[in-house]
Amino acid sequence: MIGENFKELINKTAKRHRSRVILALDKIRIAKTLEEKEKYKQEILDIAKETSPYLAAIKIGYPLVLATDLSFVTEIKIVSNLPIIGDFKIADIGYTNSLIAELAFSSGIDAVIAHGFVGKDSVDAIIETAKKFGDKGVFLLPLMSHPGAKMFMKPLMRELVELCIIEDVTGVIAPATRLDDLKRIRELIGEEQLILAPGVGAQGAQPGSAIKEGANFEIIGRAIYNAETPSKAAKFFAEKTWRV
Ligand code: BMP
Repeated sequence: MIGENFKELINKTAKRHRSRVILALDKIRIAKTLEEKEKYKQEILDIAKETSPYLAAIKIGYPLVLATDLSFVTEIKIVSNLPIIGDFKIADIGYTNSLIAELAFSSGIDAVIAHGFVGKDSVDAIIETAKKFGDKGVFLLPLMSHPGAKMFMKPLMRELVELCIIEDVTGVIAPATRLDDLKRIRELIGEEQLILAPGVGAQGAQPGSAIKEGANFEIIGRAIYNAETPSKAAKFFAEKTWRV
Protein backbone atom coordinates (compact mmCIF):
# COMPACT_ATOMS: atom_id res chain seq x y z
CA MET A 1 0.00 0.00 0.00
CA ILE A 2 1.18 3.52 -0.75
CA GLY A 3 1.26 5.80 2.29
CA GLU A 4 1.79 3.34 5.15
CA ASN A 5 3.90 6.09 6.77
CA PHE A 6 1.06 8.58 6.45
CA LYS A 7 -1.42 6.08 7.87
CA GLU A 8 0.80 5.49 10.88
CA LEU A 9 1.28 9.24 11.37
CA ILE A 10 -2.43 10.12 11.33
CA ASN A 11 -3.37 7.15 13.51
CA LYS A 12 -0.73 8.10 16.10
CA THR A 13 -1.90 11.71 16.13
CA ALA A 14 -5.53 10.62 16.50
CA LYS A 15 -4.66 8.46 19.48
CA ARG A 16 -2.59 11.18 21.12
CA HIS A 17 -5.41 13.74 20.73
CA ARG A 18 -8.26 11.26 21.21
CA SER A 19 -9.88 12.61 18.06
CA ARG A 20 -11.01 11.35 14.67
CA VAL A 21 -11.53 14.85 13.32
CA ILE A 22 -9.78 16.30 10.29
CA LEU A 23 -10.28 20.06 10.10
CA ALA A 24 -11.09 21.32 6.58
CA LEU A 25 -9.46 24.72 6.82
CA ASP A 26 -11.30 26.47 3.99
CA LYS A 27 -11.91 29.84 5.65
CA ILE A 28 -11.04 32.61 3.22
CA ARG A 29 -10.90 36.37 2.98
CA ILE A 30 -10.22 38.36 -0.16
CA ALA A 31 -7.56 40.73 1.14
CA LYS A 32 -7.17 44.06 -0.65
CA THR A 33 -4.00 45.18 1.08
CA LEU A 34 -0.88 43.43 2.36
CA GLU A 35 -1.89 44.37 5.86
CA GLU A 36 -5.30 42.69 5.42
CA LYS A 37 -3.59 39.60 4.04
CA GLU A 38 -1.25 39.37 7.02
CA LYS A 39 -4.22 39.76 9.37
CA TYR A 40 -6.09 37.01 7.54
CA LYS A 41 -3.08 34.66 7.68
CA GLN A 42 -2.73 35.28 11.41
CA GLU A 43 -6.42 34.47 11.89
CA ILE A 44 -5.92 31.14 10.09
CA LEU A 45 -2.80 30.34 12.13
CA ASP A 46 -4.70 31.12 15.34
CA ILE A 47 -7.50 28.71 14.35
CA ALA A 48 -4.97 26.01 13.43
CA LYS A 49 -3.14 26.43 16.72
CA GLU A 50 -6.16 26.60 19.05
CA THR A 51 -7.94 23.63 17.44
CA SER A 52 -4.84 21.44 16.98
CA PRO A 53 -5.05 19.61 20.36
CA TYR A 54 -8.45 18.24 19.25
CA LEU A 55 -7.55 17.19 15.71
CA ALA A 56 -5.97 14.23 13.92
CA ALA A 57 -5.00 16.29 10.84
CA ILE A 58 -5.71 19.45 8.88
CA LYS A 59 -6.98 19.40 5.29
CA ILE A 60 -6.19 22.42 3.14
CA GLY A 61 -7.32 22.99 -0.43
CA TYR A 62 -7.77 25.51 -3.20
CA PRO A 63 -9.64 28.13 -1.11
CA LEU A 64 -6.81 28.56 1.39
CA VAL A 65 -3.89 28.16 -1.03
CA LEU A 66 -5.42 30.57 -3.56
CA ALA A 67 -6.12 33.09 -0.80
CA THR A 68 -2.52 32.87 0.42
CA ASP A 69 0.21 30.82 -1.26
CA LEU A 70 1.56 27.28 -1.09
CA SER A 71 4.39 28.20 1.29
CA PHE A 72 1.77 29.12 3.91
CA VAL A 73 1.31 25.36 4.40
CA THR A 74 4.64 25.27 6.24
CA GLU A 75 3.43 27.85 8.73
CA ILE A 76 0.22 25.91 9.37
CA LYS A 77 2.30 22.78 9.89
CA ILE A 78 4.61 24.48 12.36
CA VAL A 79 1.88 26.01 14.55
CA SER A 80 -0.35 22.92 14.52
CA ASN A 81 2.25 20.12 14.49
CA LEU A 82 -0.32 18.02 12.59
CA PRO A 83 -0.29 15.94 9.39
CA ILE A 84 -1.48 18.07 6.46
CA ILE A 85 -3.70 16.72 3.68
CA GLY A 86 -3.62 18.64 0.38
CA ASP A 87 -7.08 18.53 -1.16
CA PHE A 88 -6.44 19.59 -4.76
CA LYS A 89 -8.76 16.92 -6.19
CA ILE A 90 -6.06 16.25 -8.75
CA ALA A 91 -7.68 15.20 -12.06
CA ASP A 92 -5.42 15.66 -15.07
CA ILE A 93 -3.11 13.73 -17.39
CA GLY A 94 -0.36 11.80 -15.63
CA TYR A 95 2.38 14.35 -16.33
CA THR A 96 0.40 17.30 -14.95
CA ASN A 97 -0.76 15.21 -11.99
CA SER A 98 2.85 14.44 -11.09
CA LEU A 99 3.74 18.16 -11.22
CA ILE A 100 0.88 19.06 -8.87
CA ALA A 101 1.78 16.22 -6.49
CA GLU A 102 5.45 17.23 -6.56
CA LEU A 103 4.64 20.82 -5.62
CA ALA A 104 2.27 19.66 -2.87
CA PHE A 105 4.75 17.22 -1.30
CA SER A 106 7.63 19.74 -1.64
CA SER A 107 5.63 22.22 0.43
CA GLY A 108 5.36 19.77 3.34
CA ILE A 109 1.97 18.27 2.53
CA ASP A 110 1.78 14.69 3.83
CA ALA A 111 -1.03 13.31 1.64
CA VAL A 112 -2.98 14.41 -1.43
CA ILE A 113 -6.55 13.85 -2.62
CA ALA A 114 -7.07 12.97 -6.30
CA HIS A 115 -9.86 11.88 -8.63
CA GLY A 116 -9.78 8.35 -10.00
CA PHE A 117 -12.23 8.93 -12.88
CA VAL A 118 -9.40 10.26 -15.06
CA GLY A 119 -8.00 6.73 -15.20
CA LYS A 120 -5.21 4.47 -13.98
CA ASP A 121 -2.21 6.16 -15.64
CA SER A 122 -3.18 9.50 -14.07
CA VAL A 123 -3.34 7.91 -10.62
CA ASP A 124 -0.11 5.95 -11.22
CA ALA A 125 1.73 9.23 -11.79
CA ILE A 126 0.66 10.52 -8.37
CA ILE A 127 1.61 7.28 -6.67
CA GLU A 128 5.07 7.34 -8.26
CA THR A 129 5.55 10.89 -6.99
CA ALA A 130 4.32 9.91 -3.50
CA LYS A 131 6.94 7.12 -3.45
CA LYS A 132 9.69 9.52 -4.51
CA PHE A 133 8.86 11.72 -1.52
CA GLY A 134 9.10 8.88 1.00
CA ASP A 135 5.74 7.11 1.06
CA LYS A 136 3.33 10.06 1.21
CA GLY A 137 -0.44 9.42 1.33
CA VAL A 138 -2.72 9.26 -1.71
CA PHE A 139 -6.54 9.35 -1.39
CA LEU A 140 -9.14 8.90 -4.13
CA LEU A 141 -12.80 9.92 -4.31
CA PRO A 142 -15.16 7.10 -5.32
CA LEU A 143 -18.23 9.14 -4.31
CA MET A 144 -18.76 12.68 -3.08
CA SER A 145 -21.07 14.14 -0.44
CA HIS A 146 -23.02 16.76 -2.41
CA PRO A 147 -26.36 16.15 -4.21
CA GLY A 148 -24.77 16.30 -7.70
CA ALA A 149 -22.62 13.26 -6.93
CA LYS A 150 -25.72 11.20 -7.77
CA MET A 151 -25.51 12.24 -11.44
CA PHE A 152 -22.23 10.72 -12.61
CA MET A 153 -20.31 9.40 -9.63
CA LYS A 154 -22.92 7.17 -8.00
CA PRO A 155 -23.45 4.96 -11.10
CA LEU A 156 -19.67 4.51 -11.32
CA MET A 157 -19.02 4.09 -7.61
CA ARG A 158 -18.19 0.39 -7.78
CA GLU A 159 -15.67 0.80 -10.60
CA LEU A 160 -14.10 3.79 -8.84
CA VAL A 161 -13.72 1.73 -5.65
CA GLU A 162 -12.16 -1.08 -7.69
CA LEU A 163 -9.52 1.34 -8.93
CA CYS A 164 -8.75 2.27 -5.30
CA ILE A 165 -8.19 -1.43 -4.59
CA ILE A 166 -6.06 -2.05 -7.71
CA GLU A 167 -3.94 1.03 -6.98
CA ASP A 168 -3.70 0.10 -3.29
CA VAL A 169 -4.06 3.74 -2.30
CA THR A 170 -3.84 4.94 1.31
CA GLY A 171 -7.57 5.43 1.45
CA VAL A 172 -10.71 7.01 0.08
CA ILE A 173 -12.99 9.96 0.73
CA ALA A 174 -16.57 8.73 1.23
CA PRO A 175 -19.69 10.73 2.10
CA ALA A 176 -21.02 11.06 5.66
CA THR A 177 -24.17 12.34 3.93
CA ARG A 178 -24.80 8.89 2.32
CA LEU A 179 -24.21 6.34 5.03
CA ASP A 180 -25.48 3.34 3.06
CA ASP A 181 -22.96 4.08 0.33
CA LEU A 182 -20.20 4.67 2.86
CA LYS A 183 -20.95 1.31 4.47
CA ARG A 184 -20.90 -0.37 1.05
CA ILE A 185 -17.56 1.28 0.23
CA ARG A 186 -16.11 -0.10 3.47
CA GLU A 187 -17.39 -3.59 2.60
CA LEU A 188 -15.82 -3.37 -0.87
CA ILE A 189 -12.39 -2.02 0.09
CA GLY A 190 -11.90 -4.08 3.26
CA GLU A 191 -10.34 -2.94 6.51
CA GLU A 192 -6.83 -1.79 5.53
CA GLN A 193 -7.52 1.39 3.58
CA LEU A 194 -8.59 4.52 5.44
CA ILE A 195 -11.95 6.18 4.91
CA LEU A 196 -12.16 9.95 5.47
CA ALA A 197 -15.76 11.17 5.55
CA PRO A 198 -16.85 14.77 4.84
CA GLY A 199 -20.40 16.02 5.30
CA VAL A 200 -20.66 16.39 9.09
CA GLY A 201 -22.07 19.66 10.41
CA ALA A 202 -22.75 22.19 7.62
CA GLN A 203 -23.81 19.50 5.11
CA GLY A 204 -26.15 17.92 7.64
CA ALA A 205 -24.57 14.65 8.80
CA GLN A 206 -24.36 13.93 12.52
CA PRO A 207 -20.94 13.74 14.20
CA GLY A 208 -19.85 10.15 14.76
CA SER A 209 -22.37 8.76 12.26
CA ALA A 210 -19.77 8.01 9.56
CA ILE A 211 -17.36 6.46 12.08
CA LYS A 212 -20.18 4.12 13.14
CA GLU A 213 -20.51 2.91 9.54
CA GLY A 214 -16.81 2.24 9.06
CA ALA A 215 -15.07 5.57 8.43
CA ASN A 216 -11.78 6.17 10.24
CA PHE A 217 -12.02 9.97 10.28
CA GLU A 218 -14.61 12.70 9.78
CA ILE A 219 -13.64 15.81 7.80
CA ILE A 220 -15.29 18.88 9.33
CA GLY A 221 -14.92 22.47 8.11
CA ARG A 222 -17.49 25.20 8.63
CA ALA A 223 -18.94 23.74 11.85
CA ILE A 224 -15.50 24.29 13.41
CA TYR A 225 -13.87 27.31 11.76
CA ASN A 226 -17.07 29.40 11.71
CA ALA A 227 -17.95 28.58 15.32
CA GLU A 228 -17.74 31.37 17.87
CA THR A 229 -14.91 29.48 19.57
CA PRO A 230 -13.33 27.05 17.08
CA SER A 231 -11.38 25.22 19.80
CA LYS A 232 -14.59 24.48 21.72
CA ALA A 233 -16.26 23.17 18.56
CA ALA A 234 -13.23 21.04 17.71
CA LYS A 235 -13.24 19.60 21.24
CA PHE A 236 -16.94 18.79 20.93
CA PHE A 237 -16.44 16.94 17.63
CA ALA A 238 -13.31 15.19 18.93
CA GLU A 239 -15.32 13.72 21.81
CA LYS A 240 -18.25 12.76 19.57
CA THR A 241 -16.00 10.95 17.08
CA TRP A 242 -13.76 9.29 19.65
CA ARG A 243 -16.51 7.84 21.84
CA VAL A 244 -18.24 5.93 18.99
P1 BMP B 1 -17.70 21.50 5.43
O1 BMP B 1 -17.68 20.70 6.74
O2 BMP B 1 -17.50 22.97 5.66
O3 BMP B 1 -18.86 21.16 4.57
O4 BMP B 1 -16.36 21.06 4.61
C1 BMP B 1 -16.21 19.82 4.01
C2 BMP B 1 -14.88 19.76 3.29
O5 BMP B 1 -14.76 18.48 2.65
C3 BMP B 1 -14.67 20.79 2.20
O6 BMP B 1 -13.29 21.09 2.14
C4 BMP B 1 -15.09 20.06 0.93
O7 BMP B 1 -14.43 20.58 -0.21
C5 BMP B 1 -14.60 18.65 1.25
N1 BMP B 1 -15.34 17.55 0.56
C6 BMP B 1 -16.70 17.43 0.69
O8 BMP B 1 -17.38 18.21 1.36
N2 BMP B 1 -17.33 16.37 0.04
C7 BMP B 1 -16.66 15.46 -0.70
O9 BMP B 1 -17.26 14.55 -1.22
C8 BMP B 1 -15.27 15.59 -0.83
C9 BMP B 1 -14.62 16.63 -0.18
O10 BMP B 1 -13.31 16.75 -0.26
